[in-house]
Amino acid sequence: MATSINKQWWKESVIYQIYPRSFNDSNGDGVGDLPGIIEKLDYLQHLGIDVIWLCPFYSSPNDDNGYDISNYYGVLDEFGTIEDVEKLLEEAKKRNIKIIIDLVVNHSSDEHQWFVESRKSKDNPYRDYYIWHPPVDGKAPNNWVSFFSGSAWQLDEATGEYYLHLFTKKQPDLNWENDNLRKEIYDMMHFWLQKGVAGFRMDVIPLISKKPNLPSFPAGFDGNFPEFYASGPRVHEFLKEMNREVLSKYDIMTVGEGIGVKPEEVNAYVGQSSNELNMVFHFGHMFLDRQTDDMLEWKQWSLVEFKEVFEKWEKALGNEGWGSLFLGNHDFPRIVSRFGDDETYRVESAKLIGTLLFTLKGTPYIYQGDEIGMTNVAYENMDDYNDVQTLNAFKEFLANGGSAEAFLPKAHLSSRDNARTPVQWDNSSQAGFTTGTPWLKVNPNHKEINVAEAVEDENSIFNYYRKLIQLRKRHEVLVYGETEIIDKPNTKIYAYTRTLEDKQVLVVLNFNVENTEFQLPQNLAAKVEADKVMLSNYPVVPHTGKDKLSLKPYEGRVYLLF
Ligand code: TEU
Ligand code: CA
Repeated sequence: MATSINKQWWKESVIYQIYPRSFNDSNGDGVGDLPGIIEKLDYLQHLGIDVIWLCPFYSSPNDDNGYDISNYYGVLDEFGTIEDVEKLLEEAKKRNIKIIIDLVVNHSSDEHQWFVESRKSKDNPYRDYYIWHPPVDGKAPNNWVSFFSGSAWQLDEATGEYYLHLFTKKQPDLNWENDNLRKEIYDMMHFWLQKGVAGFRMDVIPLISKKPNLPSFPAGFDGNFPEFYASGPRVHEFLKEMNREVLSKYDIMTVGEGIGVKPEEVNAYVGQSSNELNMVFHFGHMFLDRQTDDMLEWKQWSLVEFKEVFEKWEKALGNEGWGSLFLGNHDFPRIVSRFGDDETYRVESAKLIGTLLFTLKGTPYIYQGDEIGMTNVAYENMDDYNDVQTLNAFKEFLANGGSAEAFLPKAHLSSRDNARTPVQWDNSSQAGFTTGTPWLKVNPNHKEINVAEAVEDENSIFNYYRKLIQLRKRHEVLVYGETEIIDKPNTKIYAYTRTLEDKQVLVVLNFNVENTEFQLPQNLAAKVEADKVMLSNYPVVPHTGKDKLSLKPYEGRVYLLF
């Protein structure tokens, strides 16, 4: 029986995330820019990606590197001009690459004209564009905390009231209850869509609707504040309205940053009949190694839990929704340092992780530099860090009696700057990123890890990513096939099949630094032969025909079982 699959271009696409500040600097000022991206489009085409997700490039005082927007229609001077955006779209189109842009509308910058007006007086026409509250007993209205340390409320002198900021105090939250505000946002979205962007990645979109009367965290609160803030009562009404007014009028894709979204509610956001978004990023796997109440505090993660997260989300999405696959972005440590081994088995483990990214069900997102296995950085001095989350956490740490020495290991493991070091293009002094002084220091390992070398080396991570992308394009089963985990309790091996009608693929991934044996179930053992290996990160060893596979450290294999 042929199952009817709902095919969409964005389900078949591979997406590449660019953080412009760190991507490529074309004019030597040390800051990546739009012309710098244009220079590298051939490289991205060679990699084989279909869509670029461009992080914010709008006017911004850069308190949170562009996630604090002061003009949604303007381009940050350091990045270029609106003509550069148009040229980028045009040049990308020539190479069959679409571009989606970041929509950051849970908050704006405090330097946005709306906020400049809003804070002036209680009766200003823009007052209600933000969330203001008089003091309660001379203090903040509730006990909410900011994602970036401290209270989520800031007292504003001019009117003696507090405004809400779930992120930094220079990122006041917009008030989506206000009809005019929503209308202005939709107009702005039309502006960019008419320029030819192919959709949006929506920053912290589940947070736009706040809980009525802004209740404090309950007694005995578990500290999971993202979940507490997410999915307020009007969020679906707002997204349906946005879809009706804007999104439905174009052939585009949307992916919401699904912070705080639970699997059981995901299809309210992305189910076909919900008419809201196409995908959300889910974060279950991204917090397995974090303490719930401290984003920078690391804890040991387990492969079994990791598998369970992906299984749970795929099940929850079913045929009604569609998933997104990402293992890292500009907010998290480098994937090879986090889920692999960034020393002895860097190349093998980066390929292993790549195999996971391209063979699970969902649309894969590559974060810049992961295709060459860039690693975390370990600056020796806190002065070298830039990220506001890291710096605020550091301030708080000092205030509580901590020291820089004690904080540095946390930063090394968890700082967002790990992912924000400049892309390593070659082995020259600033990694080919800039001819000047980079805004954030390049990782010293660019001598060995860089694009120039990776492109030339046929065994590089980069060329392995190319093969994975091509494989995914050739075999529909890798896009639309259902996933079934094999031996879920196995703490070392992540193995699964993907099945679509009469086509089946087997993926076996050894997330372990030792040689490891894997017992195949009877039904699969019969079908597995060496010549059915489609791809592996080690030279293929002839299979003995027994029902056990012997895998080397971080070895991953993809078998075609038809
Ligand atoms: O991130 C929201 C978010 O979930 C992060 O704060 C995340 O929890 C944290 O970085 C984990 O360490 C988005 C953007 O991706 C991020 O860059 C912005 O700083 C943030 O929103 C505010 O716009
Ligand atoms: Ca520049």
